[in-house]
Amino acid sequence: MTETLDIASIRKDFPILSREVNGHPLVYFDNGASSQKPQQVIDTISHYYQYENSNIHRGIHTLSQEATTAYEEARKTIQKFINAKHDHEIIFTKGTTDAINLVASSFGKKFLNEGDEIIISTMEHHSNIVPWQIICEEKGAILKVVPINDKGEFLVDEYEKLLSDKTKLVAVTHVSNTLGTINPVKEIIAKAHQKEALVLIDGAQAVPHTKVDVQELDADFYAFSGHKMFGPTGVGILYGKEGLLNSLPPYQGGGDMIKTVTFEKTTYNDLPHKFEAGTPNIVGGIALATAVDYINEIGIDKIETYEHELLNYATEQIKQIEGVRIIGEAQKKASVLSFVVDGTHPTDIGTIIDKLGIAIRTGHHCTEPLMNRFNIPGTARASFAFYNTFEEVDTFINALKRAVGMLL
Ligand code: C6P
Repeated sequence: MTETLDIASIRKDFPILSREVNGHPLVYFDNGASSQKPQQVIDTISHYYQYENSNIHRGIHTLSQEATTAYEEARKTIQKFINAKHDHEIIFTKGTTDAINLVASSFGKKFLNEGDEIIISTMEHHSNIVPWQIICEEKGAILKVVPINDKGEFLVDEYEKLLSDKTKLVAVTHVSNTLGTINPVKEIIAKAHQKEALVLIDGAQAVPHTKVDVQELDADFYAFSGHKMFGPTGVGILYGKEGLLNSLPPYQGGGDMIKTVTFEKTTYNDLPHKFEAGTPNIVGGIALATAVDYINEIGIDKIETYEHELLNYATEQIKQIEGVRIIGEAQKKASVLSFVVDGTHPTDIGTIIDKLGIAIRTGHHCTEPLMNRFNIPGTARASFAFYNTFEEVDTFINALKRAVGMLL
């Protein structure tokens, strides 16, 4: 075990980690749902409201200009973080869900015709299923689904069979929120491009845990959420290649996304503003950049290595408990450990260990079709972040043993 990070000092940056829950020190293993925020992010939010608050892109007064500069600087920070070519390829959204809906609606309206095909995979979050179902229904297009194997791995061979000249877009998750599977997205993208299909990657569970380089991946669109990467809720990112974003119609109409408006004709603003109608989550964007700075300071490579060790340790430990069955045993996994205990319900496990201060998620994790694939109603899911410790894993395993003992 190589402790690559000074976890004790990192944990001091996250005030919530020192609280107690139900009389026990909090063990927060629900990072897949939402991560905790370092003091630096909390301070950015409070500083903004205390000293800079005003609307952006609208005022000539000093506060508005300062807020505009901070927001646009944040965009650049995020651009560098995922290595986008241009800052105007970074569209601020409400989150991953909003970003995917933007592409489904805007791309679908202009480019999707009857009989065209969209490909997704069995392990998609509802956010990367339902928007495509909506637009396919509207346009008479067909949704195809790539199967997975029993370990929870994307079947590239089956994917190749589904790709055809009718494929217009492939939408696949980078990392599965339920299984932890890391998908071979670079290969998936290259194969789609051979058929001249576009690719959207749902990066909600990837960006907080692994280095993402959108140019290296050659992704056409890449979506992620601020709140899962130590930033605020209500803000997220859609990355899109400049030429593609320029070719898409606006998603929503309103202030900021226009150049000129008359009752006869409206012309639209340039990127990125064309896709950012109305007053955005200004402080959210600025604080998301603080979260990115925080990740950069620690180092995403170190984060990945450490979390991998944590996941391996937790996996070995949980396998010692009789009756526990891991759901998702892909060769390449990020820090998600989903499991069921036959003869018990995940909710009961989650409820019992919550009494011991441990936060995990239970249920279908917004991946109902995936649950159907495994023929289970749901799982219990521990999802780790770099501020979690090996001692916390021990606490969780002991609590789990107790819960299983009570339930079986
Ligand atoms: N998954 C989980 O507990 P939003 O809600 O827009 O920030 O993210 C949606 C989303 C999209 N794709 C993936 C792969 C996700 O994991 C999520 C959010 C959370 O797993 C909440 S359901």
